[in-house]
Amino acid sequence: MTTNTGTRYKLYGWKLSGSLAIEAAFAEAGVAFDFVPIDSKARENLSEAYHRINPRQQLPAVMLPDGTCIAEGPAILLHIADAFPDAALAPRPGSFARAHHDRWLSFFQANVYEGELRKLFPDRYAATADCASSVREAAVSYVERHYEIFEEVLGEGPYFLGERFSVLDIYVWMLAQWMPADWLAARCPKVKRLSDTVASRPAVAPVHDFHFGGGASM
Ligand SMILES: N[C@@H](CCC(=O)N[C@@H](CS)C(=O)NCC(=O)O)C(=O)O
Repeated sequence: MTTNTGTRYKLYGWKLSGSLAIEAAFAEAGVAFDFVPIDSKARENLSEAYHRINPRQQLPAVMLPDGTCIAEGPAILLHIADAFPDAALAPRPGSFARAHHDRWLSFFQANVYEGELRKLFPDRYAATADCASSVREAAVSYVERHYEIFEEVLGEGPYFLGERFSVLDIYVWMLAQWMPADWLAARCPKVKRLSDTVASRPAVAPVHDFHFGGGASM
């Protein structure tokens, strides 16, 4: 992407990984950043060097301009929203709207993202290999149930906060791409609409196309 000046944000990520939500948030905020590719398929996230960035060895992580690092997608998204208030990517800290917003961000991270990991890596959650397929099967319905809970609380939209866009919408858009589109359309049409609306935003569309448009790999 662009040259590191030493004072810009650095995003550690990879194509189709959780770092894509952070790319979208930076794009929405109009913030230039340096992208550091960490090929998780080649297990670069397990390297000693990356351990120093994020001891949990997952993507995404962000190095702040002061040289310290943070991880966990929602924490990074909320930092971007708070650090660049002109972009209006979250309700004002301390407001009731913000409390609701952050609650659902946590809900998606704790339930949906974690459920996706159980679908993807069921062996990590099973003491013996023969249990892995039942872990995966249970995770599929667990994730679906949590989308249905969110569908119930969504209003007329198109975003969680109505007409007002936020980083929660970015997070839901990212996670929704990992669901079968036909299931989402049939069972959670409001979530599907939210996700499609986010995908078509001018700042998000190039990120969406890069990751989900079937183009070149990194
Ligand atoms: N709790 C983390 C989860 C991040 C996560 O699971 N990232 C995946 C990529 S999408 C990862 O790095 N997986 C590598 C691994 O678990 O070994 C967050 O919300 O940011």
